[in-house]
Amino acid sequence: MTKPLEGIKIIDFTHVQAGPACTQLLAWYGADVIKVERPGAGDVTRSQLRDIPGADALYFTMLNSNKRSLTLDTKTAEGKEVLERLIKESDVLVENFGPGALDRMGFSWDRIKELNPGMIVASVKGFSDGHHYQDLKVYENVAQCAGGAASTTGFWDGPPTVSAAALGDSNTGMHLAIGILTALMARTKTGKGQKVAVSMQDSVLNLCRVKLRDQQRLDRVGYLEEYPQYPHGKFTDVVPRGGNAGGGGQPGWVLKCKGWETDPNAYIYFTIQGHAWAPICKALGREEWIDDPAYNTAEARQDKIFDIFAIIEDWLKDKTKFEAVDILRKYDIPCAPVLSMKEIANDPSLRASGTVVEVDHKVRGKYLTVGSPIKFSDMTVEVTGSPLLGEHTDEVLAQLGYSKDQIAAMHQAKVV
Ligand code: CAO
Repeated sequence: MTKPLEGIKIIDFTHVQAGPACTQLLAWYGADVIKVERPGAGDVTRSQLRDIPGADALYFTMLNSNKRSLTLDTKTAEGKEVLERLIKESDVLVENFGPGALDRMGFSWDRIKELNPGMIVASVKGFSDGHHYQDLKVYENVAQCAGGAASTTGFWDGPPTVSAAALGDSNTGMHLAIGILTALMARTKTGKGQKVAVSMQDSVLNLCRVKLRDQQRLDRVGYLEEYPQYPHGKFTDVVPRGGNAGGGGQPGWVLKCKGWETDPNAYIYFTIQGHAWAPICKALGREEWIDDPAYNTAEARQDKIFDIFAIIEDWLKDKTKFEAVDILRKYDIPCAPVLSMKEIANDPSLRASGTVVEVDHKVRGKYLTVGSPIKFSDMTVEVTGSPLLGEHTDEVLAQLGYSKDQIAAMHQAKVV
């Protein structure tokens, strides 16, 4: 079958991570994504954190697969003319420049609409329009701090902590992709394009909504019973950092397994699901707890939850994380080994599902990347290598109707 987004042309004016993650996703599903980059330099991630001299860095290759690359200096008159032609022929323009950059380039929303009323302009910014910080440039960790993730992550006796997960970058890109697809659907009804804007702060907060839930509960009752601070510790008037607490009705914790003294990832996450109490007791060989009123309800266990975790850790001390999970899975206990990136890279199931894929790159050779986390019954997502800087410049210009001589002149003038 043809890919679902085939026929959708996207001008990809994105850089670093938030924007590229969005357009990469759309490219996987068939959109023609033309990455527009500054001649000579390109996306800054091509050269950031390089591991092979002269080759595009993994930072770039892992966020820009399945795209074409057009170099274009959009601050020159000729460059603007090329961009105008592209806008007239495209469906979506995605950008994550600093605030106001697109306007300064001469491509305000009004101007783009004038050129192509069906155009969808999708933007990532650090803060939303009209926000008192709307002028700020923003990177990942700035967004995690502004979106409520940092103040609620980490341990209560340590500082606010950022997550390794790209809650500000890739997560915002995923929100933007949903916005773009929604606007494309709307256009099929109205024929009109529209502006889609996602801020990194809002996207982080969207993933932290349960912490806003907790703030309101705390305001009302003064404590949060699923946090380790309950019942022995103290609460202030703000949601505390809960370490590795499971939250909700399922207390959980990261527990040591055999080898933890030398292996930083010899741990499992163990969840005490209310209705799984009997299987947990059986797995641990503590059947006497099943009907013991001091243990057999979540409420009764609350004040001794860390004693229970200590007993589970004692049970785990002669089992590797994999052996432990193999036993616990038979009892239907929600748990998993804490996996290192090395283990993930070599996991046969992730390879088989296409979640971790090996792709070829013209200069660097084979490398691993994360494939589509979304699986479709009618489509196998094929991940291809990222483009070299300007690899498709001549091809894209020719498709826009420029002659060989005109293209040569643009190279000469360093417009492309
Ligand atoms: N030709 C000519 N000029 C170009 C160009 C091209 N092809 N592509 C970009 N430019 C220009 C822009 O017009 C802009 O120029 P002016 O500032 O003079 O108008 C400039 O290059 C890019 O500016 P920038 O603000 O985007 O870049 P920066 O490195 O200073 O800031 C970042 C980077 C990420 C902090 C900023 O882009 C930003 O805040 N983006 C929005 C939030 C975001 O997406 N952050 C996440 C990034 S992923 O971690």
